[in-house]
Amino acid sequence: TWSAVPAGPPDPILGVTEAFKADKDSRKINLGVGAYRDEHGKPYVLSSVKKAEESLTAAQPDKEYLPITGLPGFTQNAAKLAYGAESKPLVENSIAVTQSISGTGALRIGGAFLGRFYPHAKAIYLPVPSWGNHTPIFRDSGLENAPEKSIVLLHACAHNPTGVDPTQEQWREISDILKEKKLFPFFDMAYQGFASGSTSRDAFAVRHFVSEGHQIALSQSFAKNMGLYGERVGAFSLTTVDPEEKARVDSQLKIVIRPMYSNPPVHGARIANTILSSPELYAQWESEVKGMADRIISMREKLYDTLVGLQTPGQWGHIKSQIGMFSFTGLTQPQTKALADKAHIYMTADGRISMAGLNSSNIEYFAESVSKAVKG
Ligand code: PLP
Ligand code: TYF
Repeated sequence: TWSAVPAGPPDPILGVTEAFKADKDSRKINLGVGAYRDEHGKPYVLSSVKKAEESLTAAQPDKEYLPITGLPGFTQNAAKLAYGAESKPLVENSIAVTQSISGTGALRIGGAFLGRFYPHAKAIYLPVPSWGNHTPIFRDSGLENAPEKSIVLLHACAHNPTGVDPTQEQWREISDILKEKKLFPFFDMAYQGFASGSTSRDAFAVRHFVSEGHQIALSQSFAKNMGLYGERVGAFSLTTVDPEEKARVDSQLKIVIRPMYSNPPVHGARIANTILSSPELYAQWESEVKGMADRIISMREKLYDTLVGLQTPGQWGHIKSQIGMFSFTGLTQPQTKALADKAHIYMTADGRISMAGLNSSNIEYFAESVSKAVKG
């Protein structure tokens, strides 16, 4: 039956982990996938998440299905986190929001909804370069890559893969230009809090566009900022003009979602909602997000200093000026290949490294290996 099915290529990001796992050298480093690691190189479960889980265990909630659009308290709190408590559409109850299977699922719901209902164009502009999964997500949503009047996908903060974000001044200009050209902004916010350590500063672009009167689409992920990767917690929202329009949009979001997966998983949304609705856990969570962001920033400084100290040819200032989970190093494909083959260091072929994979035990070995690879 499947004799005609051709083998597909490995995922360019997740494939890096496979190569890493197969390597038996004790010095090996995985800088491929964007998942936070602590200073010991271990996955990190936030204390605020552990406490939320403890209180959930004590409360012994049932395992009933959620509504199609998810846990209502969670989606309201997710919208508040992104748009800000004072946001006009939030206060006016005109944000249509649904829970999603993390950020990927939010993008996919958004793609499907816009593919069906955005009246002006079946086209979306993606940044170049962008997150590798954006192209297949929107292709599978029936949106094409085509000119004018289109939807424009914007990384809200901590651009993946480059770590280069517009300044606030540049965001203001981008907002003006989109307005002038009547383009529709679709924000992908997968790293709120991870860029600057402040969830509100990282929401600047989203909040500015909304305050300027743009209607927006927004994908949110709680994978990185709450460390809820495998729990698949996210939200998709659309601002609308009033509660009546919101109700119509809500009804169609349900019709988009029901045949895809019926309703989202409950546990992770309960964790996120417990944190977002408790002032103490919220404060602890914000300080933990800042802790992760600060550790990454300190690794950037250490990496820069070590590369410069080793008199590595080239300019390395971008390692410090880039923000978020990644650094776009500028290493070439032959150099990244040499690093894997000779130094057991794994990154994506475009030279992107997940800064979170570096720590005080491996950063010197990493910098020395990069320096050697650059010197040839
Ligand atoms: N968008 C961007 C730009 C990302 O970098 C990621 C994850 O790395 C995602 C969306 C979605 O991730 P998830 O589906 O795990 O929330
Ligand atoms: O490192 C990145 O850019 C992401 C990470 O289900 C990722 O691709 C991995 C798995 C997943 C979603 C995102």
